Amino acid sequence: MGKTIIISNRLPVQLQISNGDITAIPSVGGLATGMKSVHSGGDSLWIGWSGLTDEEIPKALAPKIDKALSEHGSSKVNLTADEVDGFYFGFSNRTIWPLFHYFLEYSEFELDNWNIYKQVNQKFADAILKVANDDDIIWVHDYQLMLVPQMVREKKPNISIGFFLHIPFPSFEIFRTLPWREEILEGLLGSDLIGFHTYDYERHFLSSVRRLLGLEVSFNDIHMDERVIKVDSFPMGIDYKKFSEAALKNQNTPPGEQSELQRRLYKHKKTDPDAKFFLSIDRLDYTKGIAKRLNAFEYFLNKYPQYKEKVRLIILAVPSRSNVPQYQLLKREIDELVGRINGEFSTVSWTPIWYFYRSMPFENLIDLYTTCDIAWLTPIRDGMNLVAKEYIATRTDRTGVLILSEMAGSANEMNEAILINPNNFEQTADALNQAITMPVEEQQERNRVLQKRLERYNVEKWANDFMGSLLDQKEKDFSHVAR
Ligand code: ADQ
Repeated sequence: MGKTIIISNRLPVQLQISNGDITAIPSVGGLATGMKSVHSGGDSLWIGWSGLTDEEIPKALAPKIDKALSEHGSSKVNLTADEVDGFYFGFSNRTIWPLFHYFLEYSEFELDNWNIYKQVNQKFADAILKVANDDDIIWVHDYQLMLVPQMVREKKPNISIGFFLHIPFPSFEIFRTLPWREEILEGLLGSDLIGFHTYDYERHFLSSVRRLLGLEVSFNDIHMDERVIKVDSFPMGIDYKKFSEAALKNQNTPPGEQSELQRRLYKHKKTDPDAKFFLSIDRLDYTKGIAKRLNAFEYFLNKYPQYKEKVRLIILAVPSRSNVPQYQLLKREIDELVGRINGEFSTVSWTPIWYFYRSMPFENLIDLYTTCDIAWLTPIRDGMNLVAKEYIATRTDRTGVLILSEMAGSANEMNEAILINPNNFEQTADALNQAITMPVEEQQERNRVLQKRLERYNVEKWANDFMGSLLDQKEKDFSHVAR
């Protein structure tokens, strides 16, 4: 077996330029952590965009950048500002992202962006082809690179290619509205294995393949020309140990070393032991249902006025894609809602919503997970939602309640949470009441089951299962050829 090549839009390292020098800092995100077992040692390479456009990279620094990246087993694809605009902000985030999350009305069908998407996918494919041998294993990630498998297959018919989609695959009725639907399916079908977070996304994909391309599908195998493409679900997990250990460390931090946030949260709890903290953490994205959650919070305070001055909603919204108009509008809407609700309900001693619009260091994220009594995570659509899993992993004494949207992929594996439809305010308000009044023993029993499952199906298992399945598929192909 040859080397493993991982391809994603962004590399698992961040570049920092200062004083004419360059440093590559490894990212701590879920994908980078999850791929650790696959991307380690000298036998793997990660190809992606560095986050800096060609215009932003000083010419003199280019060789240094390549060297810094190669020390992390990475190699970059060069993109101009116009390419990032059309490929990433354009086709990926203004066409595919809204469409695949069922926001049909936000989806723009711009021919120019589609052409740039094809051009940039070709750049990624060329970067692979430059270094790939026939016995290498290629793992392509996510909706920005759906044409890459076919582009590589054309030139290297025998190479092994896997693709994983991190967002939902929509139903046929939604997917069929895309003007370039056949090209996207054919792009994906260059793979030997196509993975999704859930069985439902897998079924939607198979249905589109059958109805739009007329291909034969038997169980989860697609027959195309002489090839068999396997489609399967691989629900992504988290680095369970990292979160549970960080939580333990956090709780044992001596008062003098606690963060300002942790100190304040503890102080509030001490002054009013009956007070309850609700936690909402997401990238600021319309799919995450933050505005709806705020409206539901207002509804809850009116329906259950006994909780006024007792509950507090902490909203952490991470800035995201802020040059796409829909995200700017949403930011304004959330700012206004927070202002209006706080204005309506605040008293001299109580502000119902604490709103943070920023990314937070890992330690502060853990401060929030460990001190908030209820995690309220209700996306309108979400491929998986790892925050829900992270919250449960940090509950070392097993207290805490998770209220989760049925529309998140993670709901499939988290039946012990309180599952709700985020569009139903009545149900949401009652779920919050149920969470506040839930006996400690019940919280612990629910979390015990959840923790056991999350610990077992962690992110390393996810990556290894996918790779194992891809290798099996390759072996099957070889035995087919041998016959
Ligand atoms: P996202 O839409 O980004 O991911 P999610 O799965 O919740 O959503 O992952 C967010 C990650 O960011 C979490 O690991 C969390 O710890 C981190 N994070 C959140 N808030 C933060 C903050 N304020 N500061 C620092 N870090 C923060 C996409 C899909 C999801 C899918 C994942 C993985 O949209 O549906 O679950 O990919 O496949």
